[in-house]
Amino acid sequence: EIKPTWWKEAVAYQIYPRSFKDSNQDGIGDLCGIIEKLDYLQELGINLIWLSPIYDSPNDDNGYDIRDYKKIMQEFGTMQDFDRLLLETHKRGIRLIMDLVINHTSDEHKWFVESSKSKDNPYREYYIWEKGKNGKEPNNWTSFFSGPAWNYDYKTNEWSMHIWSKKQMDLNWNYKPMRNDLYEMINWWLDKGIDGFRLDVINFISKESQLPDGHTMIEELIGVCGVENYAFGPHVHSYLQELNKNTFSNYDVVTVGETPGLGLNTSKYFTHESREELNMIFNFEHMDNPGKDRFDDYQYDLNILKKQLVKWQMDYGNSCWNSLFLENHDFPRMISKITNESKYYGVVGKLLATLLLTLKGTPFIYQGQEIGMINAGFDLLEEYRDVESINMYDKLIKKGMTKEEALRRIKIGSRDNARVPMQWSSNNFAGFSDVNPWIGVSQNYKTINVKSQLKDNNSVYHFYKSLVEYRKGYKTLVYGDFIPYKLNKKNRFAYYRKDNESTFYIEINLCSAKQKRLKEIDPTKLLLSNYINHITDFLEPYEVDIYMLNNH
Ligand code: ISL
Ligand code: CA
Repeated sequence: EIKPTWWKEAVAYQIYPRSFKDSNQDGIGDLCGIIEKLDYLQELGINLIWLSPIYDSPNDDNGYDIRDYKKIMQEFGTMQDFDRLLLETHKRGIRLIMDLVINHTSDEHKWFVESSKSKDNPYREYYIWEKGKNGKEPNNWTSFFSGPAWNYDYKTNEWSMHIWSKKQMDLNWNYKPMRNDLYEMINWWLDKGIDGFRLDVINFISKESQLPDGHTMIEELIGVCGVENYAFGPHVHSYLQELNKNTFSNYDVVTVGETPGLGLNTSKYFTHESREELNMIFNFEHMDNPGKDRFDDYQYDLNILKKQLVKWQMDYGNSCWNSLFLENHDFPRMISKITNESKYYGVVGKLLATLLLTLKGTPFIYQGQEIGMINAGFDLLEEYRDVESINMYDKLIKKGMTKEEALRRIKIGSRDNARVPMQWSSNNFAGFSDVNPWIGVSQNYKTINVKSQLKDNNSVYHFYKSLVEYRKGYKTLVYGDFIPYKLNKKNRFAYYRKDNESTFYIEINLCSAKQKRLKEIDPTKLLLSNYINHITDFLEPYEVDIYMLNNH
């Protein structure tokens, strides 16, 4: 009963342009660099690219602070380069989606510049301006990047809201002319022929009217004050329906909402076909173990990942469609969360590939994941670039933490861990550039890089490539039922993907100790494994085996 569509069958790849490939040797990745690597991506087999923001931006948050939606960031190239990128991508049978950041703009966007000029400026209402309370902020909300969620403006004696950095000003979605301007901009891009959008923190666009104080208990839990007043605000669904009606629904495109903090059921309201809001969302429930956050030092338990994945596989329904991802530009590398033993990097990388590419949903590979990149783990504060990391360090020091402790937390959780240059080869600067890049290259590029993995048939890269091929070759892996096997067996995850055509059986060891196999299967049915010549009575550490069984 699942309605087939191209984006359900797609295998997506996220590019963080700043760190993908530098074509003109200024140390910054760019659009021509991406064009140079399209053949590589085509060879890997992906057929959908998500580009993190490439719009004109002062780069306070690496492009998630947009100054001009219709201009390309100078460091990344020109609009001509973009048009060529789109053409070259399509030529190779690959679709392209852009990042749509419309919860906020840069404070340098012309709308905000106008808005700040006076209370009666025509753009005043494009943003959220409030009077202070007793000379202080209008409420107690805090920013995700530390400090209050408000900037004071002397000229007009009012405060403007920013849920993210001081330079990322929240747009006022209550104001229809603002929304109309966004639709115009979105249609301008869609008319260029792009294939859709990933919508940044899109569940945050509607704020509770009156902007009530946040509950400090929630702040203790989540680390940010006020979130309960906009995580799924009063008008979010009508805004999304209006957005879809005025833009996406008139094109053959895909939309993926980035929706931090939404759970399974709430997500259904955003993605159920009948709602006509978004096609998919990224949920984050599986990204940390319960009671832990990104900056905590702990070994991620794959049994918990299994539990989360099974829940979404079983309960999301046939009229909602999952996205699948284990990494992006906002999280440390997954391998590093699971193990720090280098002998397991490869097998764990392949285990993650299996989860990503054999479950039901549209998989998103984050650049470098296909070669098993691990955390950069910078030791010095000066090496970090991310506004979140830098602000957090200051905050932790102010709270009385020692420099060593603060740096240790940053080293574990910093988003920079996954934002270092893509490791293309063992040449200087990992083959990303001929000059010193904008952010340091990870130490391990001599052992983990594309060039050496292309040559090695047992590499993580080739494992990804094979799985992508199977997924494109067998619709069973896309639409087939997900049927767990012996669900309660700890440290193992086994499941079928099954339809009238074929049956796949996947068995995984979730830990570094040997485990008993759950099922005896004719070894000639083995399609792929992360151990060669294995088939012993036991599953080796982090072993995965993918079988294809006859249906008869
Ligand atoms: O907070 C997170 C990581 O622990 C994510 O769950 C959350 O989705 C993220 O912080 C929101 O991210 C998006 O919007 C930000 C930007 O900095 C991120 O890079 C972007 O992906 C503000 O635009
Ligand atoms: Ca460059």
